[in-house]
Amino acid sequence: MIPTDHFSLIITMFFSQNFVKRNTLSSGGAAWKPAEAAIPKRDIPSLNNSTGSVLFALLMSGPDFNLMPIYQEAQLQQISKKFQIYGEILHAETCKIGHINETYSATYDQGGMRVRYIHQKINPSVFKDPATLMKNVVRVTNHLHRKLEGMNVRDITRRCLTLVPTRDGKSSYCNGSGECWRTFVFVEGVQTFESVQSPQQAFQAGKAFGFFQNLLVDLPGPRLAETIPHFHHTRKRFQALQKAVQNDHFNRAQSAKAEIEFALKREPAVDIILKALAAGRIPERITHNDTKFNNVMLDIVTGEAMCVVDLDTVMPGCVLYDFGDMVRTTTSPTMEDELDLSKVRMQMPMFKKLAEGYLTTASQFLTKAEKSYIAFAGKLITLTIGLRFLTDYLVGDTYFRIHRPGHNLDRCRTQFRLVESIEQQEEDMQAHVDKIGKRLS
Ligand code: GN1
Ligand code: MG
Repeated sequence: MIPTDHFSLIITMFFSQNFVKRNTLSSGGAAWKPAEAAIPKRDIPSLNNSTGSVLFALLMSGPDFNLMPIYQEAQLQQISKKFQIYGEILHAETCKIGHINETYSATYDQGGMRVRYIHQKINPSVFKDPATLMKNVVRVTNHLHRKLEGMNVRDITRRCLTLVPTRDGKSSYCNGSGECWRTFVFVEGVQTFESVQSPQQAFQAGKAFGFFQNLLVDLPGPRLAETIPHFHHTRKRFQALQKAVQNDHFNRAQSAKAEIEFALKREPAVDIILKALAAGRIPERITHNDTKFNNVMLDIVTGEAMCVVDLDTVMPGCVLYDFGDMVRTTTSPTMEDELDLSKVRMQMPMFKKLAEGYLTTASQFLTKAEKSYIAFAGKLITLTIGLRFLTDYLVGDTYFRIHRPGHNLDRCRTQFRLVESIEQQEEDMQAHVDKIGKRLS
């Protein structure tokens, strides 16, 4: 086995020459780049030249790491042939967005024009039933398209993800060994950010997710499938942590003593929304369930939120969890894994704009009860995601892809610091939501 450091170095050198400049996730910077940045000015080499044999997508290796499988460009070229794309693939690159699936953007020559598509491999250990997941995605994207058409929106393929079918008309391509791939039209002229840059961006994120939920209120047909059962079940997440602490298979509990204590002390919070849901005080709705700020694409020129992405967890859920994850990812100036905890905080100006944006599009369908838990939801989801990072750290980093040892513990610490910051401001946050609610009603 190649030593991790050595191997990363080779990969870093390769990436720095070929890919990284176009995909770097610098602190808070844009993660999704416009077309001009992705298409080199020089002639594009064929995939069969020497570059083609170089490892194509590898984020980290070594015994302690949750591996991202190695793909060669030639393999991706084979995958791309399965889809209804009328052109030749010129080159492709890794999109370092998300901790779960593998995502590549690929540039094609289509009728003399450079056109990009997204190829994505669904993570089979997280999404156990890709066929059912894809049925959800097809229903959701078709519905969104229809609704936008009904509103006479023109640039629909920039405002909603568009699946490219396989050559035999399916929504994804699965090979015999359990790998499933799907392809989307690449949305051009947009960018995503790992951390929020301004209150206006927070407003746009809130508005986009509220609009998304609003459009799905009347999705016809049977209840959507639960692609990950009990995804935001805070009690079950809490129990998973307790079990991980008890087992401590990797002898890591000692190194996370303070975090474990922090989490266990907050047990009373975990049942509050679950109980309200069970009692019917809060309704089930179709929700996104992964409303991270980097899942909203913003127009490069206007800053307007264009497209909500990452639809794998769109399923029956609770709007409060969606709002909570927006609070988690749009109110702190830092990235999710910030090491300098003194920088991590819930910034009220961001929250105000986030809530305002969200309520502009969601206020019509939200009930009074839902609105009353909005600030609490921010705390609860931040705590829950922190619990999940901590649990994954304790069980050996099997779920979230990590890029350095202790990464999941770092992520957990950031979440817990944010929880503290929310706790200090929760009342003011809710008071502000109530004020906007009154204004809009
Ligand atoms: C995962 O892969 P990504 O980054 O979109 C996770 C979310 C977490 C998030 C934390 C299916 O989302 O639930 O909130 O990481 N997605 C899944 O960054 O577990
Ligand atoms: Mg996701």
